[in-house]
Amino acid sequence: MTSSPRRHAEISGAGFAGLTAAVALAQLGWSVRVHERGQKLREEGAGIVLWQNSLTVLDALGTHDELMAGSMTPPFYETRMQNEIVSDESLDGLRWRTMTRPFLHSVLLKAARAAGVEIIAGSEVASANEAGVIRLADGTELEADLVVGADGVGSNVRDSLGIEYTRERSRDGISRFLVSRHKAELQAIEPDTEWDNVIDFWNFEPRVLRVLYTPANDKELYLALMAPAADEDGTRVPIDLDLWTSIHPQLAPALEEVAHKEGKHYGYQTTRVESWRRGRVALVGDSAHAMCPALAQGANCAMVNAYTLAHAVSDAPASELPDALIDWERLERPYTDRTQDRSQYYADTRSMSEGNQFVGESVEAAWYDPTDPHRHDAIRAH
Ligand code: 5PR
Repeated sequence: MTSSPRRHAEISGAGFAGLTAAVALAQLGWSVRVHERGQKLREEGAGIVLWQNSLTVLDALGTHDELMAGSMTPPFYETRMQNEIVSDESLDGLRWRTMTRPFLHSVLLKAARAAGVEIIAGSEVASANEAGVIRLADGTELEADLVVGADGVGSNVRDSLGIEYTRERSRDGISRFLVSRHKAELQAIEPDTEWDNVIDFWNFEPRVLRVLYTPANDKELYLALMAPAADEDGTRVPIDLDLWTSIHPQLAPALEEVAHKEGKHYGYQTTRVESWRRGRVALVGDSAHAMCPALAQGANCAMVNAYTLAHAVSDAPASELPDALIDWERLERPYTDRTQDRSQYYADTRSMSEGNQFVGESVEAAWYDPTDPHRHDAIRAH
C-alpha cells in the first residue's frame, strides 16, 4: 500500500459552517486552512437552538461534553397567542439544546485548534476557481484539493464562480439580543411560570409584534423580536421600549435591558442557488442555502452539510473529488431544500403561531442523522 499525500483544503469563513467543515476534514486527515475576513475570531450573534441533526454532528466531532456543559434543554417549547398558551411541546424524544452563538462558536474554534486547523483572521477570500485555486484580497493565490465557500449570504466564492441564485424576501424580520435571565423579576410578574421554557409570544392584535423568549443557559436569555419589515417603529434598534412593553408587559424586565443594546433588524430572506458546487469548490451554509429562521434550521443544516461534505470528499480518491461533490449535492441537498421551503412557508404564513408545530415534516431535518451510513439507501436504489 502506498500512502497518498495529505490532502489540503482552503476554507473561506470561520462561522459555524466553515469551522464544522474544518474540524471534520482535519479529523479525517486533511491539512486545513480557514480564512476569516473579520479581524477577530468571534461570533457576534445572540442565541441559537440546535436540534438532533447538528447535535449528532457535534458529538461526532468530539465536542459533546463541552457543549452540554454550556447549554440547556428547556422543559417545553411553548407557544402563546395574545399571551394565552396554545401549546407546550416536549418534542417527543427529539434532542435539542439552546445556547448562545458566542458559546457555540468558541466550542467549534477550540475543536478546530485541537484538530490542527490553521485559522487566519483578517484574511478575505476574494475569489475561487473550479480548479481549486483561491485568490485573497491581497492578491495571494493558494491551491487546494478542495475549496469550501462558507462565506455567508454575500459569498465571494459563490459569486466569483458565477453560480447564480434567486433571493426572495418575506414580509417579516427579526432583531436578536442576549440579555440576562431576569428570572426572579419575571416570576414576580407571573409567579406560576417557571420561565425555563422557550416561550414564543405571538401577538397579532393590535399589531404584529412577536417575542421569542429562549433561555440559553443559567445566566443568559436570548430574545428575538419579530415585526413586519414595513413597521418602522417595530423594527427600530435600539428598540422602542414603550411600544414593545405595551404589547408584552410581562416581559418588561428583559425588554428594558434590550432597550440599552445596539443591534440590527434582519428581514427574512431565502436564497436558492443553482448549484452547491463547481469543480473542486463546494458551498456550505448561508452561501448555499440562506433560509428563514422559522424552523431554526439554518445553522443546523449548515453544520450537517459541512460534515457530510467532509466525509463525501474523504471517501473518494483525490482525482474523483469533483464527482464526489456532484454525488454529495444530489444526496444531501433535498433535505435542505425541503427545510428551506418549509421555513419560508412558516415565515410567510406565520402559522407557527398555531402551536403544536414540531411534528411530522416540519421536524424532518431535525431528525436527520448525517452519521447514518444507510441514510441514502432508498435514494441510491433508484
Ligand atoms: N425559532 C428560533 C429563532 O431564532 C427564530 C424563529 C424560530 C429559534 C428567529 O430567529 O420563527 O423566526 C423564527
